[in-house]
Amino acid sequence: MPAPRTVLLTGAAGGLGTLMRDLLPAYGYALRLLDVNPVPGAPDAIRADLADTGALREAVRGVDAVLHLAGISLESTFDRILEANVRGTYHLYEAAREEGVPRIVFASSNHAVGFTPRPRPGDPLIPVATARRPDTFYGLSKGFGEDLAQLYWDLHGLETVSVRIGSCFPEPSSVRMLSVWMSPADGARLFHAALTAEGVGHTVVYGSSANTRLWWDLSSARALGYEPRDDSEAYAKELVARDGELDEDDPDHAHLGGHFCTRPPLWPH
Ligand code: NAI
Ligand code: 15L
Repeated sequence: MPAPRTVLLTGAAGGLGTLMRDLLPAYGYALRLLDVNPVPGAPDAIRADLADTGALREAVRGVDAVLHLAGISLESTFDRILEANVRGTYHLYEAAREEGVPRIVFASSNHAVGFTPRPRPGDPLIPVATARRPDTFYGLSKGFGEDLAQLYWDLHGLETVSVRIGSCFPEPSSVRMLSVWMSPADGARLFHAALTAEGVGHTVVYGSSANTRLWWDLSSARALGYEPRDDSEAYAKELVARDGELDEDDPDHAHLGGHFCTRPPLWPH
């Protein structure tokens, strides 16, 4: 497909949206921004809820692709997750289908497979094709998004790359994150690859840097042309000195999803 130039970025006011607003224009994108909250410094951003089907249809009109980050990004009640992440993502796909948008890059999450046992040193990396084991209603909604993407590819020919993001923050802040961290610069590299690779159909990838302590297989991401350049190991000494290595007997450390499996952080609203 020709390189997309105009990309709708949903969730533009959020943490990842803010990082990508800074980084993606260097790849040649003109970003159209959308969020239910005001986007600081962007008076032209579309302020709309994913429930607003008319606004979504207008927002996707004429774009080459959508980078869909909007939604509840932590655990919440089933009803809230249902509204924002399940119905909201459905509304976005319907708008894209109706307006002929050819590709969506969907922010899935490691929490779609969060109850997968954490690999120990020497274990094989977790493949993309591992069984879904959501750790929360939040993770469940990301599995729904991946299946919705598959349906819209099979039924309507709308392409998606579902990125099971690990932890994308400026720096890793825990020993677990040493395994799942995606530097913002690698995030931009991966989203760019996902927006431009040819013939993706529906492809699921893990989203992280090339961490020394990586838990999962990045080969489907690399097949899109993604070449990560960062490694969280640069932060390991400090984090391990502070918190120690992951504890074999601590339930918080037993699974890929970490403490989402035991005491998930709650969406504040
Ligand atoms: P965030 O919570 O900082 O941002 C989410 C944004 O979506 C917020 O600005 C919020 O106002 C907006 N939003 C929420 N519900 C909405 C609705 N109904 N309509 C319109 N906008 C709505 O989350 P963050 O960290 O920026 O994550 C972005 C996406 O990436 C989320 O979908 C999250 O699940 C996913 N993700 C992020 C990871 C990370 O490490 N940051 C890891 C795995 C997945
Ligand atoms: C996620 O899915 C969350 O959106 C993000 O805030 C982090 O908590 C991340 O997972 C993680 O697993 O660290």
